[in-house]
Amino acid sequence: MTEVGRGVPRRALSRRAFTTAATTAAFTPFIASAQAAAPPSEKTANKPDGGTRRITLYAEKLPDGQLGYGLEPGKATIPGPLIEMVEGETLEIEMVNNLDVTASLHVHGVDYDNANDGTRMTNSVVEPGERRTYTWRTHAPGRRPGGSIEPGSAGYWHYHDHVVGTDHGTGGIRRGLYGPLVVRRKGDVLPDKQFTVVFNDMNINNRKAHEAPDFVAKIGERVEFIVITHGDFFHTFHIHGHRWADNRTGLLEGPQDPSRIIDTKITGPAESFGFQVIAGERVGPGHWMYHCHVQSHSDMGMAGVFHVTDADGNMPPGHPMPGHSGMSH
Ligand SMILES: [Cu+2]
Repeated sequence: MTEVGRGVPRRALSRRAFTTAATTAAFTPFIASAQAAAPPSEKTANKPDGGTRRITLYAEKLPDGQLGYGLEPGKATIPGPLIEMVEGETLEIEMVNNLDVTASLHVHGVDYDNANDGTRMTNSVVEPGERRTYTWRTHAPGRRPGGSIEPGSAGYWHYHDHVVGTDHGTGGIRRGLYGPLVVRRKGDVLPDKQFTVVFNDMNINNRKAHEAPDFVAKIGERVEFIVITHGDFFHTFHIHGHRWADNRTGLLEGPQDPSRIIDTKITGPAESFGFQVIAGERVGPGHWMYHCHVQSHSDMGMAGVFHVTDADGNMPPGHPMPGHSGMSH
């Protein structure tokens, strides 16, 4: 029945009044907090048509024996660097293999010819100490000659090794050779902060169990989550206190957009998705867990915390500062 009555926090009551106002104000960002928060980013992706950029990506061994990609020697991370493109752009990635095994770069979602596949079968791998340039192209949506719509490249994608361990890169992926790729459509809203969560077998971002990364944002910031799954298991990504639209961007295009609103999404090996939320919108600052919602998986440590601070960056009480979550609840 009703949740109004005993024990209802004052904020919940005032929120009801605001709901009406917010409806009238049609999609004005609303933040349930007494503090004034900066408005979330409304900047949009806008780059000149086409164009080619060039980056270098180093495949390296990390001090703990895991493997990673990085934009500079000695700076490899797991996940690898977030690579972003705008539809129409071409990216040339020179991969330098500083490992002692053959490695490669295989991407999902964008356009690449067979010689840029990153597989042994196409001889598009990189021997130890060697380098090779991979070309990724993207395109905007269009109409095919017959009239049907051809989808564009925009989406939350990812890249990974395809040869370490096996011809499918099973060993490379397991040890950390993977990273996120975001392709935007012109006009897409840009986030203030971005966080990547990779469910890889039974860990998050190749961290030890119960040591998943924590993330921090100020209330009102536009936060983008990029979620990728690798390994042998299916997971359900869930975040507390926030929800998103189950579509390309995670955002509704208007009041009549029928996209389903969700706060949990099942995700299997090699799938990826992303979405934006306004940190603490309607719920305020707090320590918001994110985790795999397969119960045994969360119990085994596939859980971290999204800390939403107040407008001044102060952490609300009740939970240790990031660094380690040690989640047991
Ligand atoms: Cu799981």
